[in-house]
Amino acid sequence: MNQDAMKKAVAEAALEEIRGQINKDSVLGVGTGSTANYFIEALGELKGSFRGAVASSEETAKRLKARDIELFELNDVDSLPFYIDGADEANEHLHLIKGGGAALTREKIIAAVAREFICICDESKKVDILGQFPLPVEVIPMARSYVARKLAGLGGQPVYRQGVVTDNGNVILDVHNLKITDPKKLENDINAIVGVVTNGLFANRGADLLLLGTPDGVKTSS
Ligand code: ABF
Repeated sequence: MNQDAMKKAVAEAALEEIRGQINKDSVLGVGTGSTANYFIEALGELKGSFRGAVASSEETAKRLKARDIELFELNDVDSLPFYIDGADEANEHLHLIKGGGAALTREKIIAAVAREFICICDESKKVDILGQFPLPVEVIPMARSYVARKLAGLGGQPVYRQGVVTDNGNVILDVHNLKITDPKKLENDINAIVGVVTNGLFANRGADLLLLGTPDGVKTSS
């Protein structure tokens, strides 16, 4: 089973996971990236069984709109029963690295609101220790050099993601060579750096359920 087939399988598994738990008033949080895109494709099957969606990026908003799924601003909904999204890395505690798609800030906000965050990944994302994937950090543009110096002080090697401006008008530093043995502490330490908007560690609020695509089928952990 190739990587795309595994992504499709976990997206369909996520649909089955929520199918019996949503109703016509449900608004879903929907993530960003190629795995989330498979979920958006599958979501068309449930049209009419839920009210609509809050998108974690302009790209996802476009894809949802193209499938006639009603879009809601997060400020206009009181709750989200589910948030379904991919990740770049996931450890056994369901701590994640996200942000490869530069959507980390809105993703983290929606994850904070959602009752249940279902993470959908192919097996290549499962790691023992987070940090092989460079950790994305969203930064206010004027603070980029200052934040880069502070991140180097934490032992990382920050690289400016050239040519990328986030949906929120900020820039991204990708921090290489971090061995993240205490994800919650590092998430808090990076958040404390003035000029940082969001970092891609989802540890204080990790996933509630991980659906992992493997050649032997979808593995579930929570
Ligand atoms: C998104 O999913 C990002 O946080 C993360 O980078 C991406 C993973 O993309 P893909 O599913 O294409 O591997 O939520």
